[in-house]
Amino acid sequence: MSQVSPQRPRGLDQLDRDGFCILPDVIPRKNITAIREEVLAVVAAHRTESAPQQVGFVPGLINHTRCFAPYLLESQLAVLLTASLGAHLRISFTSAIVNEPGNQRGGWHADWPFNQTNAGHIPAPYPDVRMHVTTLWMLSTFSEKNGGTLVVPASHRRRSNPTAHIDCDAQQPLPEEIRITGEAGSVLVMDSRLWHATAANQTQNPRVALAIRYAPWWLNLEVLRPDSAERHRMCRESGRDDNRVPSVPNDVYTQLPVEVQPLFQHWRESPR
Ligand SMILES: O=C(O)CCC(=O)C(=O)O
Repeated sequence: MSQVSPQRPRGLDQLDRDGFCILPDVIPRKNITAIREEVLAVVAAHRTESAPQQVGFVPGLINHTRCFAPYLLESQLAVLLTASLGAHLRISFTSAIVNEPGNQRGGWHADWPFNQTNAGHIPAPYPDVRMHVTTLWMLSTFSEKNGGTLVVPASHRRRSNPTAHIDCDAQQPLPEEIRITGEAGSVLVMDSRLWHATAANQTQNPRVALAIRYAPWWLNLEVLRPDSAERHRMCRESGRDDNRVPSVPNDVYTQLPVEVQPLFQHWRESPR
């Protein structure tokens, strides 16, 4: 077994260099099937109309199920996230993403707040600072055929991405792209600036994933809150829309494991 230095969390070197890394066994194998089935049931009941065809998408997943909550601060993940974003972590998004058989390849993009089409975005050219981390949780094994995410290694160091008007066709394959594969229970950790794209699922089975995003305490998330005054103003003034992340009702909050509650405290419905 390879030695991991206590000073350098597992995956941090690769996250710095390539903009992503994969942490294995974040969800214990014995629990994966039950969590996948629960997430599929939530997606069947609550999927949004606005997602691309053959993609089952549910934002604010934590309001529908807490089945994944015990792992949100799994030890290797917590150490890596804290080294990346500092103390007092927050969760910004909890979404289910099911790429169903026959879904289309998606466009190259970087995630919020680097996606230049959102009302809330950090304008390109943006600085070389890690400000947000996207994690994709593999509830199915990600394979070459079933839609393992496409990424462009080291693209997090570029100062823009294909959601801006740059010299790159977001719909076309890129020579340097690679596909992420991994066992169910693994988590792909990406700097949110990394260029990535949905891949087509060419199998007969759904590829089931969670997109959980983590933010530092100092990143303003208010544009994501559906009814915030700041969101209304930013959308109106920019003429753009943004992702909607529903607030967490108090009864949902109290059902969370105590150690996980601080990750959602900023998003509680009731006054803090
Ligand atoms: O589902 C995937 O593989 C990619 C999802 C994605 O691009 C995103 O959540 O921003």
